[in-house]
Amino acid sequence: MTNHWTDYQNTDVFMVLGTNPAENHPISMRWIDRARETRGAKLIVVDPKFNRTAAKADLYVQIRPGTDIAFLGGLMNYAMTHGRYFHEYVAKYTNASYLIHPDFKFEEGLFSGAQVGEDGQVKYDTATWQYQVDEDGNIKKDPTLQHPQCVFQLMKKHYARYTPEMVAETCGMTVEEFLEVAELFTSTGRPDKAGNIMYAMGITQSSHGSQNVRAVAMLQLLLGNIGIPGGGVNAHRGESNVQGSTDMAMLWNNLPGYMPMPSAAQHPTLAAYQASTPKSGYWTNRPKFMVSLLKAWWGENATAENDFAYDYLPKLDHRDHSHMSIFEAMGRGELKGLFAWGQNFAVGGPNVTKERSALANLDWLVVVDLFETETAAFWKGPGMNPAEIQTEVFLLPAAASYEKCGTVTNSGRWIQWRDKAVEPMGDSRDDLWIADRLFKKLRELYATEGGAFPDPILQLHWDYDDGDHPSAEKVAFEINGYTWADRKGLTTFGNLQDDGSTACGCWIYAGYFDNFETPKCRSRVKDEPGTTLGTHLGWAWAWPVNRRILYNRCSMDEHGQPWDPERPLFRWDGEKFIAQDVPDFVATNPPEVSAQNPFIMMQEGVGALWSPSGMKDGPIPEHYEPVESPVSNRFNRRQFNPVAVISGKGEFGALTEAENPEFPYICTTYRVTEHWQSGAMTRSLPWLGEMMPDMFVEISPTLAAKLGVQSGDRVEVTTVRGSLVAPAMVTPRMRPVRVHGREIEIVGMPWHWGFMGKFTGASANVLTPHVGDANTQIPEYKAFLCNVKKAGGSGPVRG
Ligand SMILES: Nc1nc2c(c(=O)[nH]1)N[C@H]1C(S)=C(S)[C@@H](COP(=O)(O)OP(=O)(O)OC[C@H]3O[C@@H](n4cnc5c(=O)[nH]c(N)nc54)[C@H](O)[C@@H]3O)O[C@H]1N2
Ligand SMILES: Nc1nc2c(c(=O)[nH]1)N[C@H]1C(S)=C(S)[C@@H](COP(=O)(O)OP(=O)(O)OC[C@H]3O[C@@H](n4cnc5c(=O)[nH]c(N)nc54)[C@H](O)[C@@H]3O)O[C@H]1N2
Ligand SMILES: [Mo]
Repeated sequence: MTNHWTDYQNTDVFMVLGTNPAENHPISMRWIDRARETRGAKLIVVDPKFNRTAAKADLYVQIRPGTDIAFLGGLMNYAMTHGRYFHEYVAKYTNASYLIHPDFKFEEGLFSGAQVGEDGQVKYDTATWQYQVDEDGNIKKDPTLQHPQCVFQLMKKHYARYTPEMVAETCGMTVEEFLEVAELFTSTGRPDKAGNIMYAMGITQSSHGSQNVRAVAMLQLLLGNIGIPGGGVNAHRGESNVQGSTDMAMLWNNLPGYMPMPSAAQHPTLAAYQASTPKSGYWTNRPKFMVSLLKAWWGENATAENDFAYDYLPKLDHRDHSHMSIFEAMGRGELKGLFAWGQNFAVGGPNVTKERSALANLDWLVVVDLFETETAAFWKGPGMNPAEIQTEVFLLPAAASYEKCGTVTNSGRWIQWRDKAVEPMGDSRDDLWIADRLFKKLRELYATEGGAFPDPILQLHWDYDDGDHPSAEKVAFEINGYTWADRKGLTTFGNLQDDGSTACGCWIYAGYFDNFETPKCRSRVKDEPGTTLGTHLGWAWAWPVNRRILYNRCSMDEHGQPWDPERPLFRWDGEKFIAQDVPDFVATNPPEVSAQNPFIMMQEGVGALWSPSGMKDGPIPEHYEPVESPVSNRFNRRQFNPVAVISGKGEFGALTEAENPEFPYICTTYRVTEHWQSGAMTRSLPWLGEMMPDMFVEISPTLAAKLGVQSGDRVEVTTVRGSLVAPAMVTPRMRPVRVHGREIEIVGMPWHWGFMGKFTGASANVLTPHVGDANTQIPEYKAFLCNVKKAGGSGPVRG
């Protein structure tokens, strides 16, 4: 989130796009309600299903799954052509005025630079997406935004095709509905209004999910909604600490604090890695973050002489190591063992029948979990023959979050310490204890038996002991960072050095735990008198440097006056800034200076309407159909994102082509409040299980009539990958969408069930494809094709 939960009270218009906060982020609804009650804020919900959030909305519009770029492109077109964008913000705070390479083109559904492989898969050379520069290397600009090659004009041209009629036809809404949203949401494209877009899995779980998010960000830049109270691009993050886990580099191609993982070919040495540092923007400090990270990990063994143990750091080999690729490699028998540490992919993974059978190719599987999950018990799942499965499974009982201490980082980047509330049950242990013992045992084995490359393990700085238990506080202190010589906690990443004098496990966290007695992440001070915007700077600690709203220089005009005097996050009084937040700019400079680079983290210093090299699939988003779609793409000649990751064209690759009459319906999956994810944690709890006991399939009254099905009757849902049987829930919440003159039914279902626990039922993921977004490889769980038939019998089907 660029903003944070309590800031929602400052919003004028909310657009909920591809998330269902009433169901999945209930606390956020309280802040939405606060804004509606206190300032008359409006709530727009754009979703394929009339969900619980829609039931509270001022304006609900149905959208066909997978068509959000058409919709957002239409809104951008509307804003640009109706003068509903925030001109001054766009001209000064974004790259709208920058000139792009004269050879840039968009033709036949491809951006210039496309290299089409034999399999139709595209890779882009981004040379023609770059800015034009003069002889001195300065980017050429046209502040009037009139030059035909400037970003603003290229965008205007690109989105001119996204007319209300095209949007309505593609997205399955009426022109009037589209215009109503356009009118209401672009009403925030002025200095005194704040529009907030919330999103989550409804737009990310797509073969063009990253471009969906880009489109959201671009619309918000056009409307001047970034960096202001009540505005923002607000990703409702998933698991309670998933923000923290991404900060700590749970993704295979990241290092902590969003530094790129080095590549063996391009960055064989520390010097090569440091040479790849961005040349402008705050990231120019990256070498300090990197050396401090190496110092935190290898301590006294990381010295200037050995390049701070850079050789010990694993390097990328240019293969994809994300979830789907790992399972495909496992399917090919390339993996010996696996740790499933707090993950239940035998229910949550795409094309789960294939993923479960891939587990049978392992020699060993370690599951660290609270329960015996479907993953731990995959060998006794449907269609499995235990006698033929050799995989040895070790189940380590883990302590639950209330049984241990540590921090959780919420969606708004607030890091909050939690104390242990109760002792772990039975012989279960907290994850830190398990990791600590495992490491020590491995190190002992490397010390006694050797191994291919023991040094990275033997030399690791591992100093967390506190009696017979590792200390979470000591880990937190290392993440926070300290001076190497005297072990003093750092208060800001501004103090990090690249000479080995500082150690820091995650630079963006510097300051959250700078001492053991009163760390900031334990602080619980509510807003001081005089503050009006709910920033609560004394409550917990937000990364970076306790800043609550990112890019907050943009909340003021060039001269340091708040765009909206009613919401003064900052104000320049002629000598200094009066502040309600931690500045995202150099506040000792006069406002006219910081107005030159209001997006201080960006290389250009301004918001990127155009992305010259950040994306694999284009500098601006274009509408493509989902990989499995009921219609052909009318926007361009490419059916789906040409850079999408179509995994395992063999084993895992079953897909159906567009308009296949055997699979006439759009299928989508989602969550319910009463269950949590793969259901491991909720299907064993009687209270929750009783409230929502069984898997079900939601269909519209029109589809039900056609199939001769009533609520409670069993239906069989089939995709090219598999089928499941569950009772139908006939509900007007689902209705067909009208697309290019045809009525197309949508079939929806939750994905919380499996064959273990007290409340069992069919897993939705036997239906979902191994297809991923071009940039993040997140699976396309939200839009694929299915058929539905009446099955025999009625009532629940136990898994
Ligand atoms: N109770 C509960 N809360 C949870 C979770 C849980 O399992 N249970 N899971 C947590 C996790 S890890 C996550 S990631 C979040 C997920 O939070 P959400 O993203 O809110 O979760 P979903 O229910 O998967 O999907 C949200 C909405 O997207 C809609 N949608 C589907 N396809 C499209 C599309 O193409 N376009 C648009 N605009 N909308 C679409 C669906 O109809 C649904 O209403 O929730 C978190 N919170
Ligand atoms: N069809 C479909 N599939 C989806 C999605 C969808 O929208 N549609 N959403 C996807 C998304 S957004 C997500 S995040 C994934 C989630 O997929 P998973 O992460 O696999 O699902 P969870 O059920 O959250 O699994 C977490 C496991 O951790 C265990 N656990 C809980 N606390 C602890 C702890 O403190 N220590 C340890 N060691 N274990 C613990 C739980 O018991 C549980 O088994 O699923 C994805 N799958
Ligand atoms: Mo998630």
